[in-house]
Amino acid sequence: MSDTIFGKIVRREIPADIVYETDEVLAFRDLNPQAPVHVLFVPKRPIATLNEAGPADAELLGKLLLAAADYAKRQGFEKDGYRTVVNCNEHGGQTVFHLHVHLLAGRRMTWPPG
Ligand code: DGP
Repeated sequence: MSDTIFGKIVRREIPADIVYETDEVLAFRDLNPQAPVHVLFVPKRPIATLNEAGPADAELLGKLLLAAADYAKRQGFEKDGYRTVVNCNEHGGQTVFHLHVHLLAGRRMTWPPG
């Protein structure tokens, strides 16, 4: 896959407000937040979209979600709750083609989404 802005953030080539990191996952605040807390969890090993993920990525995908939940709980959102979202391609609203989990918290979310 071609490189993206998130690859550059993972390699520390461009700045980001990094809030969480493990061996395989990096999380940083979204530049265009849609909630009081809006953090993106990205695998350091890039996968373009959920379509490209396969069985070999199952553990990594699980780690992304667990990282988002861990961070949300540490930030005190366990009881009130929060939302995790993975957008895929045009109709999903994906604009950066390095798979990522959005964590949105700090306000009541609506359903269905727009
Ligand atoms: P998506 O639409 O699901 O591909 O989400 C991409 C998100 O990435 C979008 O909410 C805005 C955010 N974003 C785009 N460019 C940058 C950037 O350079 N830095 C940060 N922190 N976030 C970015």
